[in-house]
Amino acid sequence: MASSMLSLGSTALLPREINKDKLKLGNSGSNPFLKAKSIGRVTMTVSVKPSRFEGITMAPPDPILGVSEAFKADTDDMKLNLGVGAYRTEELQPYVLNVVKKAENLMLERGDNKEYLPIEGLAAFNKATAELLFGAGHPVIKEQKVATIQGLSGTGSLRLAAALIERYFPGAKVVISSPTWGNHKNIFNDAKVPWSEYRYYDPKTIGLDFEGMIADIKEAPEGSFILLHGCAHNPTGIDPTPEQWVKIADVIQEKNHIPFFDVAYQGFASGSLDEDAASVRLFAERGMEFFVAQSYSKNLGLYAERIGAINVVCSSADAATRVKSQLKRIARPMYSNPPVHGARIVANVVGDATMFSEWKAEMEMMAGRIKTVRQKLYDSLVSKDKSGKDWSFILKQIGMFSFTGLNKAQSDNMTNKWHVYMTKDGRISLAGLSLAKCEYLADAIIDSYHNALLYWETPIEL
Ligand code: PLA
Repeated sequence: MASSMLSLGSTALLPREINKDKLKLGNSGSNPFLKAKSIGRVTMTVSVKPSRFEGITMAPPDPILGVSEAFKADTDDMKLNLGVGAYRTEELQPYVLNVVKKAENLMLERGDNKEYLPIEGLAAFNKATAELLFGAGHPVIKEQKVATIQGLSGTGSLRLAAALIERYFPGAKVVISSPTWGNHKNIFNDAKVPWSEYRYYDPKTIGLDFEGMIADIKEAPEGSFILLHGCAHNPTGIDPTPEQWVKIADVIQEKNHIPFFDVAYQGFASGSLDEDAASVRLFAERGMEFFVAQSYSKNLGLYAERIGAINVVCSSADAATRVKSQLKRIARPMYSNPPVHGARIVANVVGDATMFSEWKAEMEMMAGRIKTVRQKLYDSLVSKDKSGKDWSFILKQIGMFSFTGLNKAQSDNMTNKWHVYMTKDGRISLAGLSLAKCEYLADAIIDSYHNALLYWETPIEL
């Protein structure tokens, strides 16, 4: 039933302007919810039926993407958006990689069509993405043990894997780091996959609680999925050392767990695609079965193109074929098939030696700029803060984020007093910081750290 209707007599002409005050209540027939207003031959019928959506309450803003909305509404000149992890230039402008523009021009020149992709995505992309992850010529690829399908960036790829877990491993738990990227819990909740947490962050050292992590992974029921950030842990920026990764692999193997990597920052953390894939490759070398979700949002700056993949490494080619068929079966009723644009960009860039090296150079440039502002922020904090606080944790962190250790009250102070927008768990995105703003940010952090009310003991989780 339409919620409002305007009915006109067939011969009626619309008056130039309907003066609402002069509308008279007419006969609405037997429907008690409708009130008809009539002026001559023009009758307006207005529904006053309560909405069927009355029971739907207002959802809270997203703890990460909602920060950008609040930032936009702020009119202060000094405002700074360090919320979402999106790369900005030194002028704090979004950046489209030159190599992406090149690949797009090539697509236009070729006159690529817009036909549907197969459910599993673009074949050239799937090949390229698995090779970037494991290294071309890796035995898992040669022996066709990897089921790869294109996903809707990192998030959509995680969601596909979550659906596969829910369907084929009923009751199995996903064990995630505490803290983790805010959306992980939403993804598993929506997929109806139970999850629990392992210790990861030690607020005292603002470092890794490695013993806690190992103990909790050991403790998890055998055959659990252990969610690991391949590199540049979000939000902490704290990664295990290569030696610690070996121990993590040991305990996961011992307990027959299934590793589940989220690789959202390959090449963006260290500047090297291979270095950032070392953790994943260590597990592949051991012949383990595991999941890897990939994203090209950050390393190729393709945020809105929604391009990524889910890879399932299996112990046989036959298992990989079956797993892939089921991933496709999950994808088909969700979104049918993935978008082609970003997939073509990745395939073109990786498939062309010149463009591939140009990409690596631009990735290094982006990772390098983030490292430079990280250093400058640290230098500014050390020179301005006379309290003797040790800020060196900032330099130990890797990737686009710094986990400042600021609690909710202090983070609120950053935003309310200093117009610095950040997530309430104390995370700042250094990719949204310029050298020119480091001193201002250091002032904001020092003021918030020393002067804001300490009503939270530890940083909150999103
Ligand atoms: N996994 C991790 C660990 C991430 O940090 C992000 C993005 C994703 C997956 C998903 O990214 P994608 O779907 O765009 O590929 N995290 C961002 C953005 C950068 C976000 O929250 O969506 C962040 O600010 O944390």
